[in-house]
Amino acid sequence: MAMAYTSWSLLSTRLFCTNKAKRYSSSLLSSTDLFCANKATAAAAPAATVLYCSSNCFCCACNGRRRDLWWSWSSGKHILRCLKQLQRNGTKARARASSVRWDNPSKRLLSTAASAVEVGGVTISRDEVVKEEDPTNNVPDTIFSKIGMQLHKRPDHPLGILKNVIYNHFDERYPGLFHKFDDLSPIVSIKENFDDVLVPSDHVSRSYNDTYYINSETVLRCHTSAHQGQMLRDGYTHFLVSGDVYRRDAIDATHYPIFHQMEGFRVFTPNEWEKAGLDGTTLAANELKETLEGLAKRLFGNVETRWTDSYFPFTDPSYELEIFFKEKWLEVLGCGVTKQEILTDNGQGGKTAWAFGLGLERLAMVLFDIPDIRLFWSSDPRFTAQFTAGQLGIKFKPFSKFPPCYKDISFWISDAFTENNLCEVVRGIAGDLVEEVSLIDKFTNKKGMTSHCYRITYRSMERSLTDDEINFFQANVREEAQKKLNVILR
Ligand code: FA5
Ligand code: MG
Repeated sequence: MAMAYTSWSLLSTRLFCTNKAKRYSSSLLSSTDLFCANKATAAAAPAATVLYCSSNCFCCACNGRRRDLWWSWSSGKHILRCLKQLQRNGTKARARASSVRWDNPSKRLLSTAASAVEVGGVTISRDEVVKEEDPTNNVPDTIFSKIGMQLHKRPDHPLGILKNVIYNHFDERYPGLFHKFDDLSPIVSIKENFDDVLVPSDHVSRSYNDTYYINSETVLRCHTSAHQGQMLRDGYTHFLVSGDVYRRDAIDATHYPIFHQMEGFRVFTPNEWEKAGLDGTTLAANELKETLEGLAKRLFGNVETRWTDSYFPFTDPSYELEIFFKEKWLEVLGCGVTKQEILTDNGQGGKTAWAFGLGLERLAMVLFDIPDIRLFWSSDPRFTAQFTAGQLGIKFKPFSKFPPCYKDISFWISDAFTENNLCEVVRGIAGDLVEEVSLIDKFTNKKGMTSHCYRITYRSMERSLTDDEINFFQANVREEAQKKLNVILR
């Protein structure tokens, strides 16, 4: 029988059994939650920080010496005993108490959180990416668990289908010209992610509030533009780079902290612009719009699109393309004529170039009629089985719409409060079961204290949530918000 493994980090203050609705605290462990659910609630558990379960789990704390445990109240007690034993033995909580196993993955296809993932033949371990004790690190387990999933490399996943159609477009338009890369590591230096593409030192995207830092020098790339410099230095002048990118961001149906981009880059030589009777910048700008309009036509046929002027530190002029989707204009890509300095700094002086970065999810949502960005991560066969390699025209049929549940939280903020931090707290607790976090009320009292009220929408794509689960999430959100965000609950 197929086995699925998930890693579990034993850094827990709480042991929570929803089946008994009981909660145990233990101060011997630090940080994240250990969520001991019964089978019915296993899928609700936030990825990575938790324990997934079904029958036949084995205990990670004692390294599986006691197999065949049912995840039930007794196994919860068993875990606590093991943890105490671990501590007595001096094996501090950091001892990553590895794997939980479940034997019937076909019943519940959960996203697995491995203790190591592989990208482009390179193994990345959890310890290299998640460092709870390091103040220069802000990568949570929920993020680590998705590195290496490489949805864009699955030929029958909407993102993979779309990527291949775009590849075909370039192959037909420019036979043999564009080099394609889709497994470059998402771990890059701040030089690659920011400096190489001229992001100013005080730009907001560099902040810990916006970007996932592994340490002060290394980040999870926040755009595929992070590879421009190295590609140019390696001598590539026509390339497409696809990959997962990471951003601390708001939560709603079109934003997700990990999404996929494709970068396109084309260099022009003086020969080319002389032949065209144009200056280098005009040739690059014209050719860019032609290429992307051709691509948009191929992908969307008659869907309404519009160009808007934009700003990027690495291009001038810069544009964004928007598509009319579900009664709103949706931004799908950014592009422009590459700044001269980037070419000069990276061995391509005296030339011009265009570049674009498109959001694969945003395009795929329109093309396949996918209403919520979280669905891309679903391994529910009711989602995955609807798509076929090479077929772009298929419209997603929602399998059912489960009811949302709204919960409000109000608090007095501190100066350091940011919405992204709140979103991360909520996601760390409810995972993909949180659909939206939105500010619904805000005021400042006479003493100058500012209050925010956020509405959190919980909804599963796959099933109805129980009141117990929602209450559990919300109680934890309140507690963690207070603890981690320094806010005063109202
Ligand atoms: C960039 O990331 C630039 N690097 C793009 C670029 C490349 C411009 C080369 C010029 C030259 P931006 O932050 O706007 O730009 O993101 C590009 C696209 O990614 C957006 O148009 C959108 O389609 C998608 N995107 C951005 N944030 C998210 C998100 N949180 N979730 C899903 N898709 C997103
Ligand atoms: Mg943008």
